[in-house]
Amino acid sequence: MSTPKRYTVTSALPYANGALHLGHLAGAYLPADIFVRYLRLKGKDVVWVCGSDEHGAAITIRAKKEGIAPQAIIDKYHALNKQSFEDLGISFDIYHRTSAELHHQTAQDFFKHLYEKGDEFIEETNDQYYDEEFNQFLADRYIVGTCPKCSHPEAYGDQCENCGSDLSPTELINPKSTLSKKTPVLRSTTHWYFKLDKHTEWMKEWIENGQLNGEQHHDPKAWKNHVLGQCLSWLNDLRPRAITRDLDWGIKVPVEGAEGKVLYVWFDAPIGYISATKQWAADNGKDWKDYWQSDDAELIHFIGKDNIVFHCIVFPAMLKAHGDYILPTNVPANQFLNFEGRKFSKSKGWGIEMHQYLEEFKDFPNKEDALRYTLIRNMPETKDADFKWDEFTEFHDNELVANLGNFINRVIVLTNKYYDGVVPEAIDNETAATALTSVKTVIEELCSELDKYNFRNAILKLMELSSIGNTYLQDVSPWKIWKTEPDSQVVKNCIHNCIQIVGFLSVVCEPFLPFSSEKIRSLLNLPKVENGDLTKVLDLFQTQQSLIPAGHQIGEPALLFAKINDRKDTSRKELIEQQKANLQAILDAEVPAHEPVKDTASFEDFTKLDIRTGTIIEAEKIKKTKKLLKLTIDIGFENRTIVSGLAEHYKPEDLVGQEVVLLVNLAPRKLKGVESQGMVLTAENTKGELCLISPKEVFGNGFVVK
Ligand code: B3M
Ligand code: ZN
Repeated sequence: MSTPKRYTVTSALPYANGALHLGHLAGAYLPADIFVRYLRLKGKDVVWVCGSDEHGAAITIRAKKEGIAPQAIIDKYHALNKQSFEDLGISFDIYHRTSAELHHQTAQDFFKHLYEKGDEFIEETNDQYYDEEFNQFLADRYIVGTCPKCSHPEAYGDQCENCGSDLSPTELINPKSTLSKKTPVLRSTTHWYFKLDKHTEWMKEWIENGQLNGEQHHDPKAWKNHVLGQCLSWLNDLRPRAITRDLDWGIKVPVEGAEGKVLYVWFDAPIGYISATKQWAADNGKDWKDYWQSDDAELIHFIGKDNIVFHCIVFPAMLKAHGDYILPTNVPANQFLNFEGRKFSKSKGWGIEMHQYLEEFKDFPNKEDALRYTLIRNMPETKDADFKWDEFTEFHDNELVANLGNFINRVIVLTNKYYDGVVPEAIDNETAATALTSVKTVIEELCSELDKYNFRNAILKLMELSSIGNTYLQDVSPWKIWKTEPDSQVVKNCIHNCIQIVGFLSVVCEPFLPFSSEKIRSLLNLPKVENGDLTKVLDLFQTQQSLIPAGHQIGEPALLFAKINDRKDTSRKELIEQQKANLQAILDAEVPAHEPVKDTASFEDFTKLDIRTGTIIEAEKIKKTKKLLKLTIDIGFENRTIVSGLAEHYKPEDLVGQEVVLLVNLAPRKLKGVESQGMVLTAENTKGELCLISPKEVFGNGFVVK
């Protein structure tokens, strides 16, 4: 484990079968962008590759749905996603495609190399589902049926999306072809299987202890817990995996007698990282092998949690089996981002796609960084996170505008006002020592968070920097002194130092907020940051020199961000309100989930239930519980104590006086030490919130519901 000379960074290759949404961006692309920009700022030799994954059933199924050729699908979505990434400042060194000839060649060579080794594959003939109407074998996603584990009726041939089980098509109950909708038949076919089980032993050593070939390869403690957890549960049961499919879309299996067969998409896709690097190297006069086949290079995969097993187990096993390649030193996979409390869903219109955001927010000042900031602040690093428009507004107005933007603006305005924009000289600069020492510490802490892939913490450090600036400016309050003493050295020192902090901010914010960095640089009348600039900043602290020398002429003031909750210009607030209204419209139009009707109840059964009206007269939270409220309900002839699971949906004080309907002859039950003497009637709305059922008319208490 020595300091690497080079970094090879990859982000999951998105299927070119649809537009990517904010959840994708926050998962595998934005974190990698921050990390890679950071490495470049430190002057490191790094290549960051990505591109479209253009094979597999994801593409052919989409093509069928849209009634066009797979090629048209991949051309459309490759271009769309590539453009959106670019527009959001995602700075891949190359965004390649797996349909490229170079990739087909690279993947076939890789397959042949393993094939010729003789002991990596098993060739096996067995029965697989075949659609007689469409005359083709049905690859995983072309078969749906009932999950044998959880009874979900629409499980796929390779996986149940309800319970997450890994399945094989023949395990499905009542399988149907998605092509003809008919029951498929079994026919025999030959496939190649990669002997994953053969790699169990070294892989355990590698994942559990970070040891490879008897040497320390990486620090296993640097891997995220949820990543290690998934790997460990897989390691106990590695089995041969089919790496070919009967399909006509994909990379031909380069073996005689394999006509009509292609490589399984998950075999060729990760090799796409290698072919992308080859293309980039060819375009830039580099040797791709330096980035994949040299121990001086460090390989890091950025992905979402659904891709962990392929990047931590299957692909490393392929690389190791090949023999010439390095293995990843870390796979900092993210968890999922939800959107306003739910999963992103294209069919339901729930969520926002990258291109859609860019279009709808086209007039929103600094829209790219406004979005990047929210996604980083709330990145799903170790657990699922939720994107909320209210939070977007809050982060934007309270942090970007009120902290970062405000500090920079004040400094630029004051420098222009007091010194015509010429940075004053600092003499006997004692204040610098204190302010700049904490700046230095915070920058170092920020770097150390980035080294650990803790992007949320890192961006808080960035905000801490501008807070230091704001506090310093406020403490000195140069505007008070300048009024009577325009030539004051105290003011000059303060402005000189603040300009330095703005300069540091322009460099350090670049990985997170590249558009703002460029704007700050232009306010300072400086060129864009360059590779190695962060190292220069850190060196300056050693030599105690100024980053921006006295005498430097800065630019004119201009706002970096424009407040959403602005009293004069309400357009941005309206835009956000519109987003929220669109979501509400979806919720309003939803029919509640259809629960099966229960067994028939007789009239006698019904009359056993004594349901009455009542009024809540007291409500309090039950300590040490999240959901439970203790209600006192007046039912006319007496008061009842009832424990109800409403705490997450109602504030106790709002419930007092509320009319309710309740079952009064339910057998009493003790819940958390409180005896509950009945049950209030509730229903769950489409948002999953529990709502009280209350009589429409004011009834008074104790009326019987029949
Ligand atoms: N295309 C799956 C996905 O988009 C797949 C990733 C390939 S990375 C080599 O989630
Ligand atoms: Zn299931």
